[in-house]
Amino acid sequence: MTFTLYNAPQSTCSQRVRFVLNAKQLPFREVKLDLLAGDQFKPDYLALNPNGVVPTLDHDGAIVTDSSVIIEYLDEITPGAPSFTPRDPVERGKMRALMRFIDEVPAAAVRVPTYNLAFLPRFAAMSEDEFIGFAESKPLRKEFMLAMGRNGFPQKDMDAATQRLRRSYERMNADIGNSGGPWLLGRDISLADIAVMPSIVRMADLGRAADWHDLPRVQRWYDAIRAHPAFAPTYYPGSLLTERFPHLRKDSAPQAAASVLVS
Ligand SMILES: N[C@@H](CCC(=O)N[C@@H](CS)C(=O)NCC(=O)O)C(=O)O
Repeated sequence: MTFTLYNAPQSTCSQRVRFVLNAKQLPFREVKLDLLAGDQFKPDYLALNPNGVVPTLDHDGAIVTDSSVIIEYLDEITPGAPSFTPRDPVERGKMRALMRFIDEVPAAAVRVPTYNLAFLPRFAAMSEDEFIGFAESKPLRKEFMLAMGRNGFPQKDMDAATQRLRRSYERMNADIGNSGGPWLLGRDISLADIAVMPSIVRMADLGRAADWHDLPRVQRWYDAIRAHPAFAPTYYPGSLLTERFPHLRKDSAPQAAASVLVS
């Protein structure tokens, strides 16, 4: 089996897929797109992924898009250990429902602070026409970009995103408690944990890890996922926003847990 992953180092959606490929020790060729330069809108790439977003997986010539779909696909074609999908159909249903929640709430909310804090200086430097042209070229996120504008989302949108993220941390804390932890569905890490991981890492990277400090189960979950052997190769140097955008740098960047770095 040969895998080519079209992705971007700092893209949260890409990080989900890299984690599964690394955890399953599936060798893959990585094609890195520069999303701020617009590589995702080049005709050759749009032919693979008409949404003009990363990631896209090429598996022996078969093209699979959308990170949630890709990680389920990878788990289906390599069902041997480690498997990230519960055998029990009821548990599997819970996992899929959680993944839908994650895509709709934290994964969507995290884009607002990401764009406002990291990408805005790049857009603010464009002329209005240039910006509109860039926004219009986005098949999936045109309205999102136009709503943001060159001045960024207003504070009320930032607050709403923060609240949606807070509800996600609380939901995680409750789910870990109900399942017995340490993972969202209990003893075994599942695709739901992998799906939410990049949003949590992103917020920590933006200096907001204190937002879940009063939720001890989430804190332990965050420590556990950083200690997973697939974490360090997934977050290779250059994968954090603070590494690409030094103006964001604070002291709280989420390196892999020390045990991983040492091993
Ligand atoms: N639902 C899609 C969303 C993909 C997505 O939004 N990708 C972002 C990076 S995480 C992207 O490519 N953004 C580039 C752009 O919006 O132009 C998935 O999970 O694969």
